Amino acid sequence: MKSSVLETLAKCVRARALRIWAFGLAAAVAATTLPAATPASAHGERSQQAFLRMRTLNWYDVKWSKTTVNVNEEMELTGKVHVFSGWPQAVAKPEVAFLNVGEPGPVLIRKGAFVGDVPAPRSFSLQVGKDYEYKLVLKARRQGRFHVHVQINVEGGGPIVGPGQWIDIKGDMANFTNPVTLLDGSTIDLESYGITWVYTYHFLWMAAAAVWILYWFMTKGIIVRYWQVKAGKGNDLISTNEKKFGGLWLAGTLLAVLFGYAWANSTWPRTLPMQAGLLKGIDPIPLPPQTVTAHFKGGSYTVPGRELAIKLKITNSGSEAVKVGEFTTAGLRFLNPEVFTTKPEFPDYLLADRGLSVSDPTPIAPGETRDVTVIVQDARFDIERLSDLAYDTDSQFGGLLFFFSPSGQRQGVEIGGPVIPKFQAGATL
Ligand SMILES: [Cu+2]
Repeated sequence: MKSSVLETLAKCVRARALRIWAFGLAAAVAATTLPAATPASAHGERSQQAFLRMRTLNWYDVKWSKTTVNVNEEMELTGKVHVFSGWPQAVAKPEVAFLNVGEPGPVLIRKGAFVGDVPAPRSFSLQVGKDYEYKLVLKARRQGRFHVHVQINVEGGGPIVGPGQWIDIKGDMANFTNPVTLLDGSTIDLESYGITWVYTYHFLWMAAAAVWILYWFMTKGIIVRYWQVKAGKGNDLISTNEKKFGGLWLAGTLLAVLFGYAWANSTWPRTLPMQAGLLKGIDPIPLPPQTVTAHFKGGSYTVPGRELAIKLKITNSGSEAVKVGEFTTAGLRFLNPEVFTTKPEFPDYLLADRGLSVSDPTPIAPGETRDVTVIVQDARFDIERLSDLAYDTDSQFGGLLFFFSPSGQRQGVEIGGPVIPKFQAGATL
């Protein structure tokens, strides 16, 4: 009776495993055939929620010094980032952040990272509401065509990626070198330094772990052990000999760690631990006091037209007239063609050069306060999946609005707030 119950259970487990396997296979087939129908995209940056990309870090002035490099050649990724004041509650504040490059594996290595003038190879703190300048020095390693982003990893918030650019790397990875001069004056190649040891001790520990797991799995297996424990026979599971062998195995492991540590210490007496502290007090960009304010007075997002309508009360207390020239969010740039008469250098898939218009296009004079509606409309809004904000729990957008004066002064003003999603075209605000 009991064995027949066990058999039935085992059959169920097998049938379920088979179903999961079949489903996995179907999903894998779909995954390999579906992308052919959609344009070749990058590596999943659009899958991050719209609110996360719009209301955390606003990237601007992002520049890639080159788009074609040879293996071993260096390039720079520079720009500025505004830390959004309305940082979402669901995401941890950027108190521990790390400047990185978003790319498919180490195709370019990070030779240097700077926030402001401070070298930032470790984590640092960012203040909400402030702007920072950054620079990444990258060296090409693997040949191919790769999508390369600036990225800031936030503890508790995950990686937040900026705009990406396609970089062509020519040459052959076999020629890649990464020479570094040590404190004692000698030079090593980090690409191959100590690589035999890295492989040796990783594989030794992996082999030890595999033997251990396999042994216990081969003797009984997880489900049988579970049943035995359930049947009250848990104490018979491990024999005396197995306990002795386990003790020996533990002693051997501890000895290996101890000897390895002593040996490494005597071979390399002068070593520094990995620098993993937190840099505090990095200065933000000293921006002049704002002379333009923009108060959000409501807005809507029309899903079929991919149109974000933002009502603003703009006050200009500066000495020059200003015009709304650009709205940037999630790495996308929506430009007002009246202000940008030439197309700036920027990845085309993120640049809507006719994507912004203003209900009253005349410049806002010094001392004037005016209610305007800014229309942000472009397919890129939807392609980059920012339309998802219509389905968010609070449907709040965010971004930077740039004002331009006749003398070429630019001022960035943060805007954001809840918008009402509209699912029919032609509905008025
Ligand atoms: Cu990408």
